[in-house]
Amino acid sequence: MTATDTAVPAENRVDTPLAGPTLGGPTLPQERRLVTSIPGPRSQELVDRKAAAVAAGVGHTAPVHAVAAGGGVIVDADGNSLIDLGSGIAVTTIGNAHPKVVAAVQEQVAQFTHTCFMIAPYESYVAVAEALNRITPGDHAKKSALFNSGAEAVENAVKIARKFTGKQAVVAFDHGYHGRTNLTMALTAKSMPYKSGFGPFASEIYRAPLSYPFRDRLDGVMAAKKAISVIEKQVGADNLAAVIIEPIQGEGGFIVPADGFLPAIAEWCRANGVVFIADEIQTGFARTGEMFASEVFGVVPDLITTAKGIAGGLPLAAVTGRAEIMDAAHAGGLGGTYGGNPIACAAALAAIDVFENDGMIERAREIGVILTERLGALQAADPRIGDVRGHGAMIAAEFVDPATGEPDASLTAAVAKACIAQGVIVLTCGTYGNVIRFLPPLSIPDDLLHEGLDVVAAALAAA
Ligand code: PLZ
Repeated sequence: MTATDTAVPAENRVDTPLAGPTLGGPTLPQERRLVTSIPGPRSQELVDRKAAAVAAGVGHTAPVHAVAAGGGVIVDADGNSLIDLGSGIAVTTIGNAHPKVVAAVQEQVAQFTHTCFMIAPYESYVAVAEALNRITPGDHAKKSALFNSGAEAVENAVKIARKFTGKQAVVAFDHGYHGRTNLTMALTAKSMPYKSGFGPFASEIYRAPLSYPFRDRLDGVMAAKKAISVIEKQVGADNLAAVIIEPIQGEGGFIVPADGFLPAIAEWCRANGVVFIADEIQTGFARTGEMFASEVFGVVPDLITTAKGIAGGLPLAAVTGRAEIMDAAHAGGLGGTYGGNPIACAAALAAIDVFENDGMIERAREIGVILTERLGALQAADPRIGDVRGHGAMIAAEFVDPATGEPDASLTAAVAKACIAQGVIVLTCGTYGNVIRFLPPLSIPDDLLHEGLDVVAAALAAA
């Protein structure tokens, strides 16, 4: 089957007022093409409608409205083709509208759209659980449960850990991000914009210092000692159900902990009857050049939360982990109407096939080499880039005031804004808002990635 065979059928295509590509997925020309300024008139109209109809709290990064996406581009309502260096926040890792996902979804949606897995179960949910049990780190007996969003997976991991241990406290880390629901807001570190004014937050959540080598200058063992001391003195293992950590922090600034930090925390958890939860919602599924980032650091989590890349863009999330922990919740204690929806499961089975069999891990490593070399060269020539870090296709640059080393959020925002105006979608992140992160779809061609980085370099030079 060729890519064209699975392209969006004519009757489903989105018509744009301008001539231009209307096919989604991999049939889109892989080019940066600006036919209007950004935003163009159609996008501006839609941005205005959005402002009138959608709650103000729901923001957007790029002032364009998408009509198609695939490979390494997003096409907007005016026919502009923008280079995508964000994958919808690490979701379309295998590429937008990947032909295998499109085919699987089309087949499933015509069979049945929903029965509720808790009412009349179906095979694809079980098959996704089997696949996750197989591909997540560790060869111990595992089980999985499926949910709709990353935050919901995190909530359930905490429920399961509490039930298993009979304890209540949960430790999360400085700069951590785990979601926007009430419990996950409590776990998330940053107040603005995620938490401010939305309290009171869930109780029994404590925060430990993270290893942040660029800023704390500590080796992993020292940073772990500091964190463990806080956990022991301020919480106590007797009260602690779980420690939750992103192996590489996403929203917090793509912070890579120093070597030895994660293994020391995981080891302390094991020795103290505390469930070690790796939140791999952003780092999972080949993104870091390993199937899961825990493998980068040689840790085997007790529980792992996944979402984002798992289903090629359809909403699906999971908790996977040691069978005895996963089975601690009583029958009927876990679930939800839509969790493990059959269309999302069909998409996930197709996506996992692509991750395992179509060279995605190797591709993430190749992209990592390009990103690291290009950003490293920029850093060598420009002291405003204080740090370049990450793994695989998850790389970031941290911007600072060269005189003081202080975070430079306004420079970061200016560079990101200029990139978007030039047709390159980049995302910022970081507790101090001074990090630009690169999360391209692994389907992006090399020349397009280079062109995107050229635009970033020009934007930085002009800023
Ligand atoms: N855990 C590690 O990265 C989602 C959030 C974007 P949901 N990150 C993107 C935003 O501003 O809302 C995320 C994550 C990690 C949990 C989550 C939450 O996943 O699917 O957004 O609920």
